[in-house]
Amino acid sequence: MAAYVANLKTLGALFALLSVLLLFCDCHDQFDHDVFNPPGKQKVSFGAAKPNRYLLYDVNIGEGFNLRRDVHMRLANLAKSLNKVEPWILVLPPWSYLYHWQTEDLENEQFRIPWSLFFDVPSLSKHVPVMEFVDFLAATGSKNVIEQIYYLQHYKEGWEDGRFEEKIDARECIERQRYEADEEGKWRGWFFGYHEDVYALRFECLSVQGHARIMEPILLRNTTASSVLIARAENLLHDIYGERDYWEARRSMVFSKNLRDIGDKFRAEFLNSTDDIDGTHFEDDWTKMVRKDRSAVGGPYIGVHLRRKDYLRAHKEHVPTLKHAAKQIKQLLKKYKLEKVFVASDDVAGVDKLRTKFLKNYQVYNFVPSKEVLNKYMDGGVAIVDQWICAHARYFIGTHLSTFSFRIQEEREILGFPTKTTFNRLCKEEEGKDCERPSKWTIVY
Ligand code: GFB
Repeated sequence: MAAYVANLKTLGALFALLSVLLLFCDCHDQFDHDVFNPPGKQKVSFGAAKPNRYLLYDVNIGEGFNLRRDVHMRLANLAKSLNKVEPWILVLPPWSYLYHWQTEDLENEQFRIPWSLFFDVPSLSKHVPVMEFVDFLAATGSKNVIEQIYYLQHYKEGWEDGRFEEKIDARECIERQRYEADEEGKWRGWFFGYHEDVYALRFECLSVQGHARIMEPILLRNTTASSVLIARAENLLHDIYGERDYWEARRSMVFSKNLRDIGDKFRAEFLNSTDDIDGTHFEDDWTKMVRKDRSAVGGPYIGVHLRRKDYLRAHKEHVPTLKHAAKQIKQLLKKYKLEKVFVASDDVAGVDKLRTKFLKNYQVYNFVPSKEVLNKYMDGGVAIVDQWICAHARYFIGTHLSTFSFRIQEEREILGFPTKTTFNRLCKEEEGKDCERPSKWTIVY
């Protein structure tokens, strides 16, 4: 009881003090008016909040992982621009049955893979609002409906007079698409491996020649659909390639922490490479990562991306023999006084041949995932670990025209390497002095 009375006394004293303070200040005046419409100021009137709209996209079935990453950047910047007018969320298309991902006997099929397995989704959403496809399905109820599909195609007549002109028109479909109306008029077809459950309400073909932003008036004015899927989105070009928006979209594509950790562990264990020594510290928040001084040194190894398989046919004029690739690698090892080379390749037998035959006086490493890692992260995850390790090398040399190599070069730009250690490519012997160096697409902040 005594304690209770003492507390009451303290409370009373506090109350009295507060009253005195209020007497000497005009605090109450501050809350006398409507804070949204302060006196003397023009009245502000707010409209109803606009509901979210969803932008979905898909890419031609045969395209590989790293071209798809490039298409993401184009669509992310379209979504960014749409968000200046009204709220749009970019829906991340699950990775399903990519042509190059052919490892068999995995615990799971390589389909319906969410972006979060490969990328850090909160980092992506620092550039533009994004959402996984399953979350989109959940957000729109159990209806599993996409309201509108725009299927992009070329113009039947090609470029008039061979001139590139920006244009977009609703046209008859000229190629077989992956969507068909069923007897109820529901459009069925390919929805990232969710075709049994999902359908679309409307479908239209658009012939297009132009940059991603050409879709803006169509999305903002020609349709009121709350969800729009742009199929064959690779037909849209970057609004401005290599400028600030491009790089912001690219920087937001941070690999998932788990995969970065696997790559870092390999670097430390086999390549004497750690961020502290190599000057490649990675910020958790990519917006704070600005490496204009290009002071990254990289680990004591040469990183090589040796693309072979279909490139032996598709780009046979640029892909060297293993023997000639080894000759170039040896020159670099000597020049940089290094003993170790890390080889990322889609041809494991080729790497073994380098190790046992053409580079046997050097230490040749490649990343061989444990069964557990392979089952969990599959071919896409292994490709990312390979890219991550190449990105941290003292010197990188890639394969001409490969988007896999391009993405490594960009990663090195983000990490702050001097350009001469990054924009290099293997030459075919026959190219001789005509072996063109890769374009230097340097980072813009
Ligand atoms: O990423 P990507 O499309 O680049 O390469 P390109 C295709 C796939 O090959 C990757 C595997 O997703 C990987 O699964 N791959 C290639 C590799 N190099 C490596 C490597 O060093 N390590 C690992 N682990 N995997 C384009 C394709 O490929 O080439 C087009 O996108 C077409 O569809 C064209 O086939 C000819 O730009 O090299």
